[in-house]
Amino acid sequence: MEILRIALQKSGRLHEDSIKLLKDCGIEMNLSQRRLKSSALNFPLEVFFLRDDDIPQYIEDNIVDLGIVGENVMLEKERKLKIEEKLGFGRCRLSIAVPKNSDYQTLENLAGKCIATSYPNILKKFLDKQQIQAEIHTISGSVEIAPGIGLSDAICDLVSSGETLFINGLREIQTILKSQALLVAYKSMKLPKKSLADRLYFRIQAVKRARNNKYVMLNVSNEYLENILNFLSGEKSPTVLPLADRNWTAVHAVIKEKNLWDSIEILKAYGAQDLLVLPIKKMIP
Ligand code: PRT
Ligand code: ZN
Repeated sequence: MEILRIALQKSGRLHEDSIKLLKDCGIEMNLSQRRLKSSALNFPLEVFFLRDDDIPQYIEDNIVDLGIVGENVMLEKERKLKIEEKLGFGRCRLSIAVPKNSDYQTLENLAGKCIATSYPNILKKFLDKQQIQAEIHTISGSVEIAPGIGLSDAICDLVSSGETLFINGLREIQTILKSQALLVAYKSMKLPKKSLADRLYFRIQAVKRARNNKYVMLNVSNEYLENILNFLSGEKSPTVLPLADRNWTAVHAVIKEKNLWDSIEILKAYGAQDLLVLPIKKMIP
């Protein structure tokens, strides 16, 4: 029987969210800390646990069919892969930072200077595009200490909260990439494997859609119903139900999580009452 193989990060920042995604897709597996490989119990899927840096190569060589990695890793490794989905977790940015008290203000100020990074390929492409000539010093970890020990004038590293930069007396001057976790696939996947992958993509899309939306239920006095329906007309056909009290109507609609609080405030202002906001488990078109 054909089995789909997916690589996830063994441990680290993407591990938990990757497992959670498969779980939300209804895929069950036995997990134990030391395992390198695990078979799903209810889907033809084998899960390989690897270092994130190795995942792009494993996919290009088709040791596995799919993987979850940060866009930063995918771009740095320069492998031929197909991006199937943006997953919305593991968000961070790759930025150039300089010592807080230095005179460097812009990228141009770094011409002829030395930048330490674990992302030499992405950085080189960026600098070439901006026509800045700077020396790139590749180091594999603790990039943030490089300027402090005289190894470089600036760094190029991942940032999420900015705390690491702050603690190390660094200041961001330029973001060069915004990154999130991606589902990436082997370029030339063929049937019947492809149809298994499509089943998984379908589930992931349903989970993603559900995560991005909320189900809102509200009651409104009939005199305000039209306002509410006008406001919700951008959303896909709200459900309209009469209440026991004939002067009142219930309206149910799916609302984007991103605009949720703004939408609620507007709905309230338009006369909505008794609002309930519910999470959606899966959303299938
Ligand atoms: O062992 P393995 O090689 O698999 O893991 P790793 O140590 O290489 O990677 P890991 O687990 O640290 O990160 C995996 C992926 O998570 C990265 O490739 C990014 O796509 C994503 N990600 C999201 C981050 C961050 N946020 C992040 N903040 N990866 C690293 N960081 C580091 C950053 O390098 C810096 O040291 O966190 C520090 C900055 O964080 P703030 O919050 O202080 O700004
Ligand atoms: Zn890594």
